[in-house]
Amino acid sequence: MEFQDFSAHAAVGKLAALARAPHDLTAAGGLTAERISAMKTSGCGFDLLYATQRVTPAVLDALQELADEAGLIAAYAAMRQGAVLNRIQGYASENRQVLHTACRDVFDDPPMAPEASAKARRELEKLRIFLDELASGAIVNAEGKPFTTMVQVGIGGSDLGPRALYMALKAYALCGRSARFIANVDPDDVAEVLSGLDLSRTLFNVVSKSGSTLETLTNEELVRARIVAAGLDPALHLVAVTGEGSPMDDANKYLRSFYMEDYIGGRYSATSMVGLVTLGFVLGFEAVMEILRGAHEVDRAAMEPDIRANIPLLLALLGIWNHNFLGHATVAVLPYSQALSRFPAHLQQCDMESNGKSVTRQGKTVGWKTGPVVWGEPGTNGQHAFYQLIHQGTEVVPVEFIGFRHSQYGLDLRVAGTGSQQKLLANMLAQSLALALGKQDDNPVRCFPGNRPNSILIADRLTPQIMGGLLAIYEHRIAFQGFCWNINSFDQEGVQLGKILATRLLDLIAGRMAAKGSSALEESMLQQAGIR
Ligand code: G6Q
Repeated sequence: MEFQDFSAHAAVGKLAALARAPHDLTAAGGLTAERISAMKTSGCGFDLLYATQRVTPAVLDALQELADEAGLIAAYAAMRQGAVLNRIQGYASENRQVLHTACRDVFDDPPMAPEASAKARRELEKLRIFLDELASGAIVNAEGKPFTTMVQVGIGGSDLGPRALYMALKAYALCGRSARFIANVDPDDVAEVLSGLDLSRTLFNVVSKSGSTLETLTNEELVRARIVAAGLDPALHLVAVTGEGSPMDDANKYLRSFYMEDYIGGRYSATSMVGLVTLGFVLGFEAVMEILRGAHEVDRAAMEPDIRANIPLLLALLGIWNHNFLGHATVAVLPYSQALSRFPAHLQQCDMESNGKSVTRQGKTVGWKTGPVVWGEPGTNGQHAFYQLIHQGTEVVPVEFIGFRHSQYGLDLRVAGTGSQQKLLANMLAQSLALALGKQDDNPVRCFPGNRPNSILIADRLTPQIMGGLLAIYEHRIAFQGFCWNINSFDQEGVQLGKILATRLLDLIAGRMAAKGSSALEESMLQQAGIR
């Protein structure tokens, strides 16, 4: 696969020229009913409304040219087929395939990457058997009672996606089942999560691809100590998800072990065993398959070359238009769904760890902007917090709204003529219009400039299948952008330096540094912070 510099594409020049006079949503006729119905893309249970972006048909044509010139669909197809895309040419790098899509390519015959999908099927079968044994009573605690809680111990990609999906879907939990999560090495995290838990009815799911992450190993030890102190056998209360052959791959220490492959990046691993063991425990195996089905449908639909008919590709290109051409530094993802309250946190990692890069796939410094700052919180809560800046601040923040026509629990009440779900959705649509149209007023404090780009992604209800689809839409929007910017979205060298320095400081604290020699700077930091 040949990747070219972003700046080398002819469409980039065209888009830069078009960006000198972007579409004015506030002008007479700038946002019409016809525009709203024309600028809509549907697929896999989702509708994307993008009339409130500052685009014209000419901009969309140029974005299509960019997608074609950059070979975005070819790159995505190569990724699904197992091309070694996690690499930097001519330099030491992870040098791996990128095959999270194979985890859900378990419905088609043949799948795009047969070997990887066969491994995914094998792990799914292990999971099915494990869940059946829990349900039938073949796996119970020492007193013969069923397990009710699973605590996932993991951090980063081994926490954020699984936690976001659990919170999104816990409305569908099996009777009496729930999950909790421990990520931070902050001992208060463990203390708080374990407080009030009946350890005898709890399974701990230790998740670490490398099997060597400081935080996770430390928290596993804390958890083991608590289990032993409660008079219980850790080998009956701990399961593991890790890479085959990792330091955690030890059948004697765990009730059951599941594997993930090195070609599944941590932040893309929610649909591997990293996410599915805990989700399966809480939701059951059928729901797991629904999540995978939703993701797989989007994986297939994302092969469509027409940007106007491909939701993740269009979202990627609208993001590039806003970031590289209109110059907006951040993007807010604002779900009008309390269940998605941790989804922006997952996207922060998935997007910023993937596309927060400054060198090209050929190891050269980039000469264009790569990933934006991604942030967000659920609406309507955010409206009572940071929306002031979004409407009237000097920083223009493109917004991606996410909403659902129906609630998960279906518990609603009409108050003042409307239900709560209707109030939620009316607010989302109102925000979209207000940001786009703005408002003139004689009082400058009450003026809204408008022309604040946004889009709405809406589906009927947040089900396991729709959640799988939503996850995949964002995974691919991120990957398409990375391909377009000619960066490697699948490594994370930027997190290494801090880890190395933290290890040195810990050596110093533990008194091990003398032999290796410590710097005055490190000593001083510890002393001035009052840590030593
Ligand atoms: C994600 C990153 C990172 C990783 C964590 C946990 O893409 O690689 O967030 O997931 O550092 O790593 P382990 O699963 O190896 O413990």
